[in-house]
Amino acid sequence: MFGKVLVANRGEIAVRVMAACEELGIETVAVYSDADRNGGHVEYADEAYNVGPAPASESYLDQEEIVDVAQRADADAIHPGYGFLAENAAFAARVEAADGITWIGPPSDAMETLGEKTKARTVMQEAGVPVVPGTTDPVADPEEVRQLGEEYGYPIAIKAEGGGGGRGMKIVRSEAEVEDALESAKREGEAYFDNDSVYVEKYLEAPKHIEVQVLADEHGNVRHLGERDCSLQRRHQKVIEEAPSPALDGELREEIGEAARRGVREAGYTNAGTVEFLVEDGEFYFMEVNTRIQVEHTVTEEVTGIDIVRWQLRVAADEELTFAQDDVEIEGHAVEYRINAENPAEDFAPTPGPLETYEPPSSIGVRLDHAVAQGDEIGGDYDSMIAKLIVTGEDRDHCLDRSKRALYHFTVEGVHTTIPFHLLMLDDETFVSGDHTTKYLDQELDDETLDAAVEHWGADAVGGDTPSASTDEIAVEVNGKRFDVVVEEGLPRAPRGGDAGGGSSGGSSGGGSSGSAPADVAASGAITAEMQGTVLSVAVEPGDEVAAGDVVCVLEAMKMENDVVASTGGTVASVPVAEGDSVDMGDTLVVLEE
Ligand code: MV4
Repeated sequence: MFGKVLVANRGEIAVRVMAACEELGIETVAVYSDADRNGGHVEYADEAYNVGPAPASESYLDQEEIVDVAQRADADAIHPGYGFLAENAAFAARVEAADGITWIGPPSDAMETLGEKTKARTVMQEAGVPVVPGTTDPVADPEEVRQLGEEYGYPIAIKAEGGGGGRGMKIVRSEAEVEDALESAKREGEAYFDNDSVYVEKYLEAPKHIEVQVLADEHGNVRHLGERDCSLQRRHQKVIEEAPSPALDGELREEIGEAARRGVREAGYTNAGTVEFLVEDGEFYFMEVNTRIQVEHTVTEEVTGIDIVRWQLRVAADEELTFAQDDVEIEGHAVEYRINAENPAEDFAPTPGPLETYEPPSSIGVRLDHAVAQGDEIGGDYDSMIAKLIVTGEDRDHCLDRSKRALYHFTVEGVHTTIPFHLLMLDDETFVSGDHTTKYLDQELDDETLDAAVEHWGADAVGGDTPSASTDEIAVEVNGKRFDVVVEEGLPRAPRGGDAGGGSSGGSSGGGSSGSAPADVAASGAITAEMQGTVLSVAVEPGDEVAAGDVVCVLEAMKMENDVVASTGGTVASVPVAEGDSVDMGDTLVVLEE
């Protein structure tokens, strides 16, 4: 096993990888940019190196610097996490070529093959994996595309060879759109991936996004760990992922898992990876292979009990997988909620800022992968995900009930988060039924509903029952029972400042009184009842001189005797109530004059 691993990433995934290293007795090296000097991953690592300024292109993507740091630190392997350099075949090749350093990932040539979409389709077809009807060669000519449109029927998709994540994909709904779509797919391919080569597929209107986790060692063993359902996406961004998929039955699960195994075996793939499929009308079609650990790997770990990152390290160190395919069992249900510092009511715009309050949930069925703490500054240099909340339950229903509890007790202040969105989904019929497709959010989610969710659950309302010092909410005990009381603006308030008398306290005067009714003295000099009750006794009569703090009468309310005290001194002008009277809140009990 390795002695020291450099983790070429930041945030929660860097910490996740380091946690696996720690359990294996491996020392860890962090790299960080100027923006991440106080990053959670820097703190977690045994040693850390600054690799450059905040822009990722000058730090986390600086291939030469990262390999150089690995050598200076005497690390014997590099784990790339996800994003940044994780799927960069050239970087993988550079690490493979570096003296004494192992790449913790698939072989760079398998990454290269699978990164090119028509090559990936060819490999899969050779392995007998169903692919979406389409070409396995690039197309260049509009006439050729029109012919394919005829053949498959519209709509069709023109996709960039180097594409992924929806970039460089153009949907063509009629012959007339072919020319423009072809041009723009090529342009995007060139801009994003330095590759203007494109190909054509039949476009499926409302598929489910199902992906299969695979693990392969360097001794010919390939296992699948079941599927994840990532159909709940917004503009190609995953927001909630789960395992197993509510849309697959046992038979389809087995078929798709075995297809994924055949495919990666054919590609000469090792380490962890994900085979993405579209599923529509009970049929599945290969889409692409993600040659990295993914954000949502956690839900698979939860339902299989298999530590995928630990296996990435073991497999890279030449160890053999110790479990057979039949040993992999899916138990229970897990859902991952991406907690992003974004405002759902503002089109999910990132909201950088200080994490003033950060109180994540705990207890049974709750896993949290994160690298932030209360008091941190959430910057705007990298992606907006601050935590992953992973909830498990016996089955999907149980998991969703538990999720509500966990999300409700997740208190974040200082930045907006996606928590209100998640709570909205947990009340959403389509999501709860599991019928949602990749189209669902982009088609059905409307601004008013999101506004209302943020209003209802957002900012300091999240977690709901913890009044902070800054709100006008106070806790009171009445007869030993605790009440959270909202002190509303515009209603009469207890006098503030030096006057200790008045409504709010006025000590108990013995005689069996168990409470003190706050009375309110209005400008007119009226002492009024602060609650509905019965007058037990009246202590004053017109003409009496009273001082601030004197008891003027006793009210029985909420089964307690409450002293009503004067908050200022004066002469009693009138007493409109008598012993035995019922009074409502606000009724005048005693009128004083100066
Ligand atoms: C498709 C498709 C339907 N038909 N290809 C979008 C991202 C990239 N990974 C592939 N994508 C799609 N390719 C064909 N032939 C629908 C999508 C798609 C999608 C896929 C997965 C998850 C969310 C999606 C949202 C919109 C479109």
